[in-house]
Amino acid sequence: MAMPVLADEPAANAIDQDQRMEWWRDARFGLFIHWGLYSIPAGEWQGNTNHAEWIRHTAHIPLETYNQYTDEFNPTEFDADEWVKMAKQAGMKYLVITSKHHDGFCLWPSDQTEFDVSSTPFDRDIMGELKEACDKHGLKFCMYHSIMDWHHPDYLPRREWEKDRPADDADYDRYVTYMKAQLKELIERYDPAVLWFDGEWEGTWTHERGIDLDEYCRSLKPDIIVNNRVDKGRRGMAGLNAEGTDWRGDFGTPEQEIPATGVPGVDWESCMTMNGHWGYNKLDKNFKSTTDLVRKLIDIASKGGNYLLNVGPMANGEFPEESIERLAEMGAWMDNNGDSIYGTTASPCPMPEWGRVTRKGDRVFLHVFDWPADGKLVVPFAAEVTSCKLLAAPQRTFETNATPKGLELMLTGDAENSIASVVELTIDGE
Ligand code: FUL
Repeated sequence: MAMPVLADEPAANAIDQDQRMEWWRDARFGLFIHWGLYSIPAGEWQGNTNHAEWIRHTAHIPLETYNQYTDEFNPTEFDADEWVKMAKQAGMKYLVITSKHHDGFCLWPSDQTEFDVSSTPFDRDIMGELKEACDKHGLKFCMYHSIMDWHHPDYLPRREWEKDRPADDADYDRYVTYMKAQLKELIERYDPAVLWFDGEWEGTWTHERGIDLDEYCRSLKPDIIVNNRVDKGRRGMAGLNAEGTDWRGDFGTPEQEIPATGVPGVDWESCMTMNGHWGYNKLDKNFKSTTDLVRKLIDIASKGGNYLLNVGPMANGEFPEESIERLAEMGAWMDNNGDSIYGTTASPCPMPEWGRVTRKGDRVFLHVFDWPADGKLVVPFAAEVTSCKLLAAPQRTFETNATPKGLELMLTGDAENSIASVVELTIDGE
C-alpha cells in the first residue's frame, strides 16, 4: 500500500489563525526592548539631547562615525536571566527585542554581515541568551525586526542628508535577499514566537513584497505570528480583516495610543514607552507613574487588546532604575489581580466612569479606579449575579441589586488598592 503522499498534508501556512493566536490572546501583557548601539550615546549628540534609537538619522551621523560604536559596545552587566525575571515578575508573558533596528546593527552573530554583536568587544549571542532565559522562565521569545536598514549598501532610499553614500550601485532586491537570509537565521536559531516587523513605510517596500515576506516567514515556521507592519501601509487598523483584501499580518499595532473603543473582531497590541523614548535616553526622566501604567494595561484589556510596554536598556546592559521600579510595582498589582487580565475578553458593557470591565467566561471583573465614597457602584449591564467579591481579598463580599440603571453594588469598606481594586462577579448564564 502506498503511504499517504505529502501533498495530502495541509499546506504549511494553513495553520488556523485562531490556533496560532491562542497564547498571544491569553497573554495580554509583554515587554518590548529597544537596545542597540544607540544606547551608547544615550540620546545625546553635540549638545542636543532629544535623540534615541533614531539618533543616526536625527543627528545626521555619518555612517563611518556611527560604525565606531561597535568598538565601544560592551554591556558587561547584561544578564539575560535578570531581564527575563524582571519581565516575568511584572506579569509579562512575552518579550519582544530588537534583533535589528533601523540602524541595521544586529544583536546576534549574523553570518550575513559584520555589523553585528560579534564585531564588538562583547561578542556574545544576545539573542541566544535571551531565548534560553525565556524558555527557562516560560516566556515567549519574540523579535522586532526592521525592514528599514540605514547601514546596508543595497537598502534604498538613502537618507536625504547622506551625501557621502552614493546609491548608484544599490540593488533593493539584493537587500531583500539579505534580509530574508537574516530572517532564516533568526527563525532557525532562535525560533521566535512573533516577528514584529517595522520600517515598512518607506523605500521600495510594497504590498507584494509584504505578502512575499509574510509567506516566507510562515514557510519557515508555520505557527509564527507576524504583525501587520510586514505589509505596506498597514499601520492603521482599518481593513485588517476587511473582506476582499489580502492584507497581511495577524495583529494591528497602534503605537503610543489606545484605540478609544478597541477594534472589534481584530487582534491588536498597543506598544507604548514608559517615558518619552524607545531607546535609552539618559536625560528623559519623564516616566509614567505605576498607576498610569497599570491602568493602561487594564484599559487595553477592557478593549480586547494586548499591552507591549517598552524598556530601553542602558549601554552597560542594565535597565534604567525607574523602569526596574515600575516593573516591580506593576508585578505587585498583577500578583493579586492578574486573573482579571490574562485570558480575558473585552468589556461586556459600555465603559463606566469609575473604571473598566473585563470578562472571562462567567466571571466579570470590575476594575474600580475611583472607589465610591458612598459605596454605590452602578455597572451598566443586567445579569444575574451568583457571587460578588474582591479578587484580591475574597472574604470581602458585597451585595448586589438589579436596578433599571443596571446592576448596583454596595461596596463596603475602603478601596483594596489605590491603583485599581478588582471586584469579581460571577454571573449566571448569558
Ligand atoms: C516605530 C519606530 O520607528 C520606532 O523607532 C519604534 O521602534 C517604534 C516601536 O516603531 O515605527
